[in-house]
Amino acid sequence: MSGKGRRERKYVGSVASLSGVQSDYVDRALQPGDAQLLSYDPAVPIASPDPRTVPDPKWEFPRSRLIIEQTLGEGEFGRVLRARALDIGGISGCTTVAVKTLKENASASELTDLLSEYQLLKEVTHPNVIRLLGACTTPGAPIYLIIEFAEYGSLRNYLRKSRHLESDGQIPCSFGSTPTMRPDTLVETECTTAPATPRDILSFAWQISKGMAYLSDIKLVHRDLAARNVLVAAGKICKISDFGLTRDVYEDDAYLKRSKGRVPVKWMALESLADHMYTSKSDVWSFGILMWELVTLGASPYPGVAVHNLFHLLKAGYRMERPENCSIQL
Ligand code: ACK
Repeated sequence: MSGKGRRERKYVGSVASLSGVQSDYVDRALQPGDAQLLSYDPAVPIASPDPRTVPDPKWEFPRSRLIIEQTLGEGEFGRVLRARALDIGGISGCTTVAVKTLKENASASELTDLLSEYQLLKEVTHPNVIRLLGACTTPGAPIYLIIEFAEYGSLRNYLRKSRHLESDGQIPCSFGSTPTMRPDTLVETECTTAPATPRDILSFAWQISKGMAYLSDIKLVHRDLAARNVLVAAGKICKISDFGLTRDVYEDDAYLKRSKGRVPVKWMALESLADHMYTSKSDVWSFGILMWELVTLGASPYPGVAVHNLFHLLKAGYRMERPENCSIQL
């Protein structure tokens, strides 16, 4: 599928939980000792050299060999561009790549997250984890992380498109009975995604679990696992992405978040919500929510539940029901 196709597609939903318009992230209240965020303008070079932005010769890629083509989308924390890179990642000639950068008016914490993502991506190598190809970090211009291009875009959008194909009668994507969420409220301007079959859905779950097992083996806690942060590459290969919140937990297997930030409440485990405690086990909780997203073809979790009520509901034992189209076995 062309990047153009993906950029132009549009979802119009009348069901709030399916609209995808509301943010999945909620501001965590300021804690005592939290630093006030500084405003960061990516066009303005950072005054004192930040040791994290000293170019790493192993990964630094000349800006002159990168041609930015278009914006693929804007996530919660940044902007993703499609580009062509000349002679990158051991491939001679032009390669289509994705470039992660900051939005204008990005905060200092967003810069920190991007640089931390850069450091972590240098360390990871797995077929189900997005691959870093290079970076442009020379001062005086925006920081670019160059990563492999995933032709089907985010898993969440891919699933939502499949829902649309299903409603067209092109594919029976339910696990044994009638789907719970009908996709009739979704309208697209373009539809070029190959549909996801039930076998694909299981394969996605399996691939994501392999990528996450790898991350846990190398002591990384992702902290933001969700369908929006998994990419689908050629051959329907899932790639875990968006490592901005990921942390190394080599010392004690847990990461205690102290600073202010936006958090994906509906994907978070009880201990993360209550005590800001993140471990591979809290990633497993997020994986469970992601499984629910897979089976519902990209619905928003806990439909109808306000985020500020979620903690108390979960603490009282409330859990999402099995989606109707999900077999007991699954
Ligand atoms: O579903 P999408 O088209 O796929 O919309 C989002 C958008 O950028 C904002 O995150 C797309 N995107 C992010 N990373 C990549 C990548 N490596 N390859 C292709 N598309 C990407 C994502």
